[in-house]
Amino acid sequence: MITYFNHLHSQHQGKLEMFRGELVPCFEVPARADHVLAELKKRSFGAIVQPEAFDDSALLGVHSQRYLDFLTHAWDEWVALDPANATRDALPSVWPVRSLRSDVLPTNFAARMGLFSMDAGSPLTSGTWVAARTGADCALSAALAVAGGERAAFALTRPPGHHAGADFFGGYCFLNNAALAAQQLRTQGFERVAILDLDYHHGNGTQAIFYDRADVYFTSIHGDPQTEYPFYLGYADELGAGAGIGCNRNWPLPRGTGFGVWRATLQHALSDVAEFGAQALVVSLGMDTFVGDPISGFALQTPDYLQVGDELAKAGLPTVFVFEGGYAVAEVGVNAVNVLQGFEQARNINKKST
Ligand code: OKP
Ligand code: ZN
Repeated sequence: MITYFNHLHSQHQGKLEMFRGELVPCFEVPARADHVLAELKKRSFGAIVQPEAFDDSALLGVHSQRYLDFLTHAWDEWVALDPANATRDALPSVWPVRSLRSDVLPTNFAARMGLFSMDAGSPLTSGTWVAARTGADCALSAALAVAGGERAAFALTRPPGHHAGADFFGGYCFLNNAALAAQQLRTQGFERVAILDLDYHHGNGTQAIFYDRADVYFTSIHGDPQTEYPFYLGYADELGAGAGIGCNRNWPLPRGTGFGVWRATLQHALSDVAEFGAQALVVSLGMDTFVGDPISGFALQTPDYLQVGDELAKAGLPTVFVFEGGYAVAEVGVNAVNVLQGFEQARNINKKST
């Protein structure tokens, strides 16, 4: 399987995130992607290449112009407020919740940080834009490769993407890589595309982007939002809107869920993907379902991920894998590559038997 690696990912290196009333070191660190890269190389998993550079217009199928304009200049604006800001990251602290206006774009920088974000856990740094932008290129390149006939491709990038909406960042995410991949598959001629989000956290951004569309099916298995981030989306009664009714399906599971129940849920989700008639699949590959994850609550173990790959291969669809979360840094490489290896092995067995 070909991997598009974001060689600029470490440009995004947040220092601190707000957690329970104090600033704590970021969980979403560059070493995460480096461990996955090292494991791919160790197993000689296939070509590892830099992404093609796509024009900003490729982002507009998913994100709003005013959000992209904001992200492009945010760091410079932050430093312009005070040169000393160059030594610290930007975090939002005020948001336009119900009854406040989000149609007006304030000139005040802090006000726009809040307008374009959903939490105070996602620091914006000097290199956030270049890292996120190159990550988008990875997702778009992987989708293009699959559209060009590759059975599967892997976008290995950080920061992650699935919490980012059309016009907001949050949950460590800035550009929605999985949504960009899905939209690119649509543009390249796949009529019906499914997104399967396996990250521990509900992919609220991805769901919202496609919620009223009938051409992109979104389904997600995640920690119950009653207790788990992002709290305000990801419930089982969210089935889509308008033309998209029936094209959204959530599978919230309680903390402590182990591989037996998780795998049975995956099989349900994949049978719905088949019923939808998907012609291509995007997998939001979050590895924070791992038992050792420091901020998550499922109990999957390292060998289980080979089985996950096997299940995904059985769907028989051209597949784009997009790296999302996974914060057990020492194990994230082995776990992620286990999924990809399980996928490849199942595929080779199928080839032999036909
Ligand atoms: C991003 B992705 C931990 C609080 C949780 C947000 C979690 C974002 C997860 N201190 N903060 O879905 O893996
Ligand atoms: Zn997550």
